[in-house]
Amino acid sequence: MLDQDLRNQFPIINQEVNGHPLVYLDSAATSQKPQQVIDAISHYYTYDNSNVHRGVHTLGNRATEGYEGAREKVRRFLNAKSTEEIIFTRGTTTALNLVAQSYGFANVEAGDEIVITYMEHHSNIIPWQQLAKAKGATLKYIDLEEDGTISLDKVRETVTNQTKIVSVMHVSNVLGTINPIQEITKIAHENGAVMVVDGAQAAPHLKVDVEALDCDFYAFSGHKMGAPTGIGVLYGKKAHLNKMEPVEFGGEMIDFVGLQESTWKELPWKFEGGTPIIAGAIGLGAAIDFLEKIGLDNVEKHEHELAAYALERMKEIEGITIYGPDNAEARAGVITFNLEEVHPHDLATVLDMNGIAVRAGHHCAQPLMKWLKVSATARASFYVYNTKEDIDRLVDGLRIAKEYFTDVI
Ligand code: 7TS
Repeated sequence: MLDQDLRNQFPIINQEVNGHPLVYLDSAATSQKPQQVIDAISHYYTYDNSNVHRGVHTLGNRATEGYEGAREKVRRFLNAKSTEEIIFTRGTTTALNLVAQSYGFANVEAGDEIVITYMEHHSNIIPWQQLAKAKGATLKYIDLEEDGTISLDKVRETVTNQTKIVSVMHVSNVLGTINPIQEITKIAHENGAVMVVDGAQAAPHLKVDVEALDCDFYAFSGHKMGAPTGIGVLYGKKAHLNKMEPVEFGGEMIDFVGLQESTWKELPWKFEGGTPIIAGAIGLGAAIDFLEKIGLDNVEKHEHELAAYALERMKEIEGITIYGPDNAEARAGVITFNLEEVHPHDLATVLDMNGIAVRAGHHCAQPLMKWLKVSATARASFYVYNTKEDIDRLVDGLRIAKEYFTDVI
């Protein structure tokens, strides 16, 4: 277990909500930020704020060093070969749309297939739906096993030599399942398709190695891993990125502009039109420093321990349904559940009255809700600052909610 000292580095956690000490269990939506990240952003705006890549004055050079230094931190974090392969975006959604609009529009034709799974987040569904519609391609779904895991046999059944793109989430934001990306990538490549990975729920929680995964693209958001909102990353293999056209045009991304024709900067800047997200990238760099100091292995271990404890304790409550695999090793720190007839929004409201923050709804995964045959669920998600005591508080809160609604019903 990670210790209290670490928890104390997140200033927001030490507050009361509705008269109770806050228990924040909504990190899959967005994580809280450590002081180190808040300080890095504050330092940037206090001392270094300037625009980047203009190379004339000292503040401009400092801002450029901060921004490009963050890119190098991301490269190391993902074990990418080169910073040319690291594109800063607004988040996972923007990164996936970039792949669909640039790589997808250039490489997918009528009759081709794009393959995703039933568990995807809307951000990894709609860009492909739009691409499939525009091109007359087919969007196919890999079915899930009963416990919400992906079997490689089903992947082999679905991916064919007509498939051009396979796009799968690394970790589910609903079921918490850790998907076998390396193996799925191999199947995609055997069929001549590229592999896109939605890493929004993986990068914050486990060691990602894009070289070992061998995926073609990997997308994630900073705000789920201690960094501010508005910054994310698209990793892409240089061979693909070199051939791809930008999707945003304007300042910063150009080399030469003529009256009718223009040329683009080299990688990665040709994909970063406009003044970039400088403070965000610096904050992301600080968040990476923070996570690497703890060690991603320790983060993952901590979440497995919390998930195991939560699965065990939550099962004590009669009438609870927990979705996803029973084995905590197969999942990151996400537990999605329903409590008898209580609507998840009502449940989340009673928990909030007791200082406990969970999410309720469809979690931007409506096809998965349909697959689970529910319209909504409640979800508790953990991060480095959570403790077993937080889970005890959740279980107490669920008991209070159950009693409350039993009386009402
Ligand atoms: N992919 C997955 C797997 C996600 O969990 C999310 C956000 C996204 C993509 C989109 O990330 P964004 O930063 O571009 O918005 N997931 C959630 C969630 O589970 N609750 O709120 C946001």
